[in-house]
Amino acid sequence: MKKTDITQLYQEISEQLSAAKDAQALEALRVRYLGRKDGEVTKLVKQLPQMSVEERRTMGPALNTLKRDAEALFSETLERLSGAKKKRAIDVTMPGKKIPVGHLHPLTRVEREIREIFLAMNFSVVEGPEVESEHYNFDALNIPKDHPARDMWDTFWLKTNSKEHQTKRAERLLLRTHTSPVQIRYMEQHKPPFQIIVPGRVFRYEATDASHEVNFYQVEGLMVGKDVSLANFKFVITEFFKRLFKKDIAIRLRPSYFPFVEPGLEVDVACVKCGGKGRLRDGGACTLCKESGWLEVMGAGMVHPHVFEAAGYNPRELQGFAFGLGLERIAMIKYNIPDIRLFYSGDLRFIKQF
Ligand code: FA5
Repeated sequence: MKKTDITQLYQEISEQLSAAKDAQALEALRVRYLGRKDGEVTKLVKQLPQMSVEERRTMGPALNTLKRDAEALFSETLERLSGAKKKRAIDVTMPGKKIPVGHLHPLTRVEREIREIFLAMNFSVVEGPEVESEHYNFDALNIPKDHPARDMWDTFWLKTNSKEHQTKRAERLLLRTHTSPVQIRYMEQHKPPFQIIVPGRVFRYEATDASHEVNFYQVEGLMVGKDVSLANFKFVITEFFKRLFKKDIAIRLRPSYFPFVEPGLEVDVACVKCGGKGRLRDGGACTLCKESGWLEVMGAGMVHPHVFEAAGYNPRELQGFAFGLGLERIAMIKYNIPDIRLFYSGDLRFIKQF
């Protein structure tokens, strides 16, 4: 026996296997070449003991390699043939694999809906910075230093290394506690009449609970003109809620206090869960409005003359209304979500429901 015989035999096996059409043909070839009794390769291996020591030294490893390579070739061919079989067996009537796709966060959806509604009412959408100066967040909004009303907004103050910021108190920086500073920024740059909304992220240094977060979103509204009145506000806001909740919904205006408006109002909508009755159909207590029949959704009022002055306007010539609503609060009402913290939990079981 020569080494070339071995190479030839491997060549032969390889050609035969490439031509094999099915598992049956493959099995016949396996018996022919690797069969225990009369397989071609087996027969060669069996000749080894009769060989001289010299011959055995070269032919032994060569035969081992042939056996190993041939076996590998058989298993590859088996895979190829069974794969081909699987391909032929595709069932075109089976339902396709569902590829999971992402979707918008419920807060993003509600914010976009709010934008659409106001855009349709001829409002413009503007934005402002999240890092704000004390001047825009407080002073210009008629909340002077050391005024007790500042306690209404627990503030994250920012440390800064700049000497200028440390010495001039009015220039101290903070994370805005509401979207109202954008009122001033916009009025400084634009002439009335106009109507805008300002969606944006705000921050408060307060303890979290089911209805309070440290980081949340507001949508500010501001309409300024020669004779903008509270009646205009009532119309705009009633129309807004009607479109948002897709039904006629009663609203209630209550006197309230915000330094930057006069008069100041709190706006409530009739509870969407119990329809303003405080009790559910089965007679049980409504937990959403705590049986009051009303849900508090925003602060509002007529722009204070001091605010117009701070923005460089003449308060005797102009009037305007402003409002600020909590986006999470609206989304919670719309989707009946019991806890604000769910929005920021990152829990996919929650997010996937929208
Ligand atoms: C303000 O922030 C005023 N800037 C609103 C305003 C604008 C009044 C213009 C008048 C004119 P207030 O602190 O009440 O007001 O917040 C407004 C809304 O933000 C609340 O009605 C509530 O829905 C939401 N909100 C307030 N604090 C939190 C909080 N910690 N977590 C989640 N939402 C909050």
